Amino acid sequence: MPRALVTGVTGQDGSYLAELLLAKGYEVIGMVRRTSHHSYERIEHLLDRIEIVAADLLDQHSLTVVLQDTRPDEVYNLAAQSYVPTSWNQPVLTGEFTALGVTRILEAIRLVHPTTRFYQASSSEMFGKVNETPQRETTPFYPRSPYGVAKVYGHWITVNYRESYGIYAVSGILFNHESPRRGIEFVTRKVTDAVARIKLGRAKELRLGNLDAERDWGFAGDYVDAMWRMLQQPTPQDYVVGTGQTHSVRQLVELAFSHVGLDWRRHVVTDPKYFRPAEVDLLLADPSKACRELGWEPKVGFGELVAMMVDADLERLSAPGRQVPAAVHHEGTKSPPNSSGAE
Ligand code: NDP
Ligand code: GDR
Repeated sequence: MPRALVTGVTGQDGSYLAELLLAKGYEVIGMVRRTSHHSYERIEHLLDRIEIVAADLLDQHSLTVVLQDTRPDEVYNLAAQSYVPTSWNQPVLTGEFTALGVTRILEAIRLVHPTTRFYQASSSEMFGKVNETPQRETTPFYPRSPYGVAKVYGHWITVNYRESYGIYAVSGILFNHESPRRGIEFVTRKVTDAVARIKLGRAKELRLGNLDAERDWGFAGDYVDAMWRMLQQPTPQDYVVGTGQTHSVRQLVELAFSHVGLDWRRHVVTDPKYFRPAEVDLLLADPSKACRELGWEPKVGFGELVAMMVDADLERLSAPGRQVPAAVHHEGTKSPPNSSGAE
């Protein structure tokens, strides 16, 4: 039975990846950091089938011990500070987690278990102020946030350990991918949660930032399959993964509101608070290398994804007796009255 170690197993991608690996017959070990309150909501249904180990991206010793104790065949490094706006508020911490955290895991692999195969969760945010469209593996990086800069470091240190030490290490440059398990502050989930609240009469308006930003949005469940495929190749290589289609935030909003028969113009308010110090205007993937060499293709289209997320939020918020926690605020600001509460 192959064994995989997944960092960030409590996150959106970690939960889908754990499901995929279990279905393929893997023994799955999920790495979590110690907190006073467990954040196992996304993996509750898997807890009897995966092993949980504690370690932190900030702590070299804990990572080395986990590698030594578990000796996995594959390591998926999904853990990171992954929210772009927070990276301006906490740039140093973002660098520690999202950049140096990668080196710490690679060092643990080099020292105690160099035959493992390593996947690094790189990001289309590395393309930032894009040099060409669509973006492919050879497109130069121009990150536009401390998060993007940290991911560029994580990408190159992965390439460097592959070239320096012969470790099977790959970087998956994944474009935005979403799901009903997406964190509430990311724009897709913020929109679908607000649409459901407004439809149910619990909120009146939704405050957003830049409606003109365009993203290549796919379904997280499809993307974890690409991660796995990257680690099954005869030689380690880096791949761009996306749908090859882009949509604006405005189109996202229009689609989500119309799915429940509402006119978005009556509810959406643009609020400068949500504009970023530097924006990534347009992302569009050229996933042809992944399609050709990995046999990968996205299965869920944009319309289907938005409908799936709105329906899931409606169901969640309509469940009888369900306690719905207030959204967590990450930008140090309070929600104005009547807003959906999410950022
Ligand atoms: P999430 O934010 O949902 O999950 C992040 C995970 O990292 C959580 O499990 C979190 O644990 C864990 N984590 C954070 N800090 C630490 C730490 N110091 N030590 C150990 N674990 C830590 O992210 P996603 O699932 O959406 O993304 C997965 C990865 O892919 C991330 O690296 C992200 O940057 C990258 N990525 C994501 C894309 C997307 O569109 N989703 C696109 C491209 C790249 P906890 O539950 O305790 O907070
Ligand atoms: P992104 O995702 O920054 O692309 O990073 P996010 O959903 O946060 O933003 C996408 C675009 O929407 C615009 N936007 C808003 N965004 C948020 N969060 N809230 C708003 O109110 C709002 N209004 C407009 C943003 O300006 C932006 O242009 C995600 C993360 O998962 C990263 O970890 C990952 O690496 C990249 O995707 C690929």
